[in-house]
Amino acid sequence: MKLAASVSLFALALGACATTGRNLPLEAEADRLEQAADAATPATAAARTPEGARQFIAAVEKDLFDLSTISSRAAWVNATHITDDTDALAAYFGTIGTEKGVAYAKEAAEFSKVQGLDPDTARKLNILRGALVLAAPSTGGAAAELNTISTRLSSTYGKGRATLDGKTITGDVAEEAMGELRNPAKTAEVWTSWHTNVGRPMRTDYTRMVEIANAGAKELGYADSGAMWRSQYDMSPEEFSAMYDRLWGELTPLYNQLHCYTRDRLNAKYGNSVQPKNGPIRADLLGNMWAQEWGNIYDVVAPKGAGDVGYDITDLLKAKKKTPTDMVKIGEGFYTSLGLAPLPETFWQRSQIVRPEGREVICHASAWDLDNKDDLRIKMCTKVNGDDFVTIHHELGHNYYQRAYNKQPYLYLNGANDGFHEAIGDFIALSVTPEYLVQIGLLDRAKVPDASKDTGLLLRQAMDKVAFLPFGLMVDKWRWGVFDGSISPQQYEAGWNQLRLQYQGITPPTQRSEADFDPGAKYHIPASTPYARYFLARILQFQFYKAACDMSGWKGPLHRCSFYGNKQVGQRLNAMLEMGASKPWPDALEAFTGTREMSGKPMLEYFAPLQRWLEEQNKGKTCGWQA
Ligand code: X8Z
Ligand code: ZN
Repeated sequence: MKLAASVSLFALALGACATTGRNLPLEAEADRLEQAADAATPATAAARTPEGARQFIAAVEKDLFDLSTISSRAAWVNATHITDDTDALAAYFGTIGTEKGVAYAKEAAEFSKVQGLDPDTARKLNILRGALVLAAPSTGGAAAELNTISTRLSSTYGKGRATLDGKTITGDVAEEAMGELRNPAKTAEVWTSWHTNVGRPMRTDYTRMVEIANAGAKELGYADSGAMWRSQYDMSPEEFSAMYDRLWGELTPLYNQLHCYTRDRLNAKYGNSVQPKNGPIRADLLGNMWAQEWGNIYDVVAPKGAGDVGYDITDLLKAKKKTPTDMVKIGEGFYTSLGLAPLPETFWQRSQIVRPEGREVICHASAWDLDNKDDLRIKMCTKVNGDDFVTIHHELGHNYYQRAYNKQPYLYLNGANDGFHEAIGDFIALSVTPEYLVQIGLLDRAKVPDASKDTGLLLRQAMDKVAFLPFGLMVDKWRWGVFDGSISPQQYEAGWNQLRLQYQGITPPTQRSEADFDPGAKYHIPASTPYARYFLARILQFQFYKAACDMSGWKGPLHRCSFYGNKQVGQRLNAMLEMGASKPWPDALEAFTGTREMSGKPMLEYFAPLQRWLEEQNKGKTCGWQA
């Protein structure tokens, strides 16, 4: 099964980071679907014994495998060509998925109580019980209502528009503009129009969606939907929360130094009236619509001398006239250099690499495996720039993972945990060093920055990697709060801004109120894609990277290591990927890195020289902000 942000389907089915389009089927059609789902559910037939549980799992795996391939096709067509018809098609299968998912999860909960289960069956029952991203209660029509609402949320996002100089622009263009604009009036316009236009209309739907999904999660025996999401990490939801906070605690001092330095540089560039010396940073000045990665404003923060790293990936790609497809070929080339097989011909025929003309699509990047085997695809609206160069490696990481585990049984067709799935491609992209760029002919050897530029290289990387951490953390802190009721619907906006302030130390450029719904302006909220995975991935990718560099005998500074072309790394990587979700994630982590713990240490080691440098720069400044 493939990952999904699908509302109706499972965390296991459909494209990684993909959404299914859903539109409410007519009422009669929905009734018919519910009956069909009931009839197809092999559930209650099996006896409540260990053998009965095995039979149940076998029947479910077959049923869901068959459903997932056709559902994925409907979802793909919908995501790459949004119309009422494709919404209805995707909804048709989405509804069946919800119905089956709830029925199977309930059965799984019952079978979990059977004594003497074999470990695989017990593991699969737990996966099945928590596999829905959003559950629906058994109340008549609830699944259909959930699907209607989530369709509307996703479509609203997909069709979202912003303005620049008063002219309407699509979301992908708005994202690009946020990276390039250096005029605070203009960034405020793009930021505010996007957040207001996209988020506001979602508030009522989102509130209702939370109610339904929570009722569904409770029926499955979880405290709420957030607890259900946190149940898929081979530990209790409470233990997961504790690990999450522990990891953030390890990296907070590094983030605080970066925040302090960046605020100072922004203040120097824009002055007190735009960016005060103290307090939070204005969110639209950081080169990204969500202030989640700041690498695009490296030019603003680069120190004189050491900061001039001598090249910029966007410029290199443009200078060599690379097309989006060329960029994907370069990405594939990294994976094949490790000894992994090339992507299938169908990948090139069927992927959406650039935004198609004349139709609505979901531009947010995703990776798909349509047949649970090798019908791999990416869906992007690629721009020729450094951000999308990294995103391509990210998406291909999903595809290579999907293909590596394709021999696993259905319920194990997934990452060791969802953070692993998100980490693979990013880990590969950490190898995009100056030396690697020379090897693939993008950079002239004469332009390779020497060791005196290491601070610049690390700062450029930190602006993306370190800056992301508190954002990666807070998105699901907000959602967990929404699900457990500690953030009420009347506080959705305030709760979001409060967490943005507390963790990221940022503030919106314009006045927000409870008429707004800024969380909705971030893809993963309307698409209901859990987000803790990205926080975990940000940390895991450095663990993988350090392990790969150790394997290849690298002795220099960590950030200069590229394992391009290293077949041994490829083999070890593939061994971990092939495991899919068949074993608890610490087993998979151990297979590649030799450790069973998620840890911020490798990331801290990578950035240690930069952290010392930042502390030096920040001496005498008042760092931090009041939350
Ligand atoms: O959503 C994504 C990928 C698809 S899984 C493009 N990412 C997160 C985001 O864009 O918010 C990758 C980094 C974080
Ligand atoms: Zn991803």
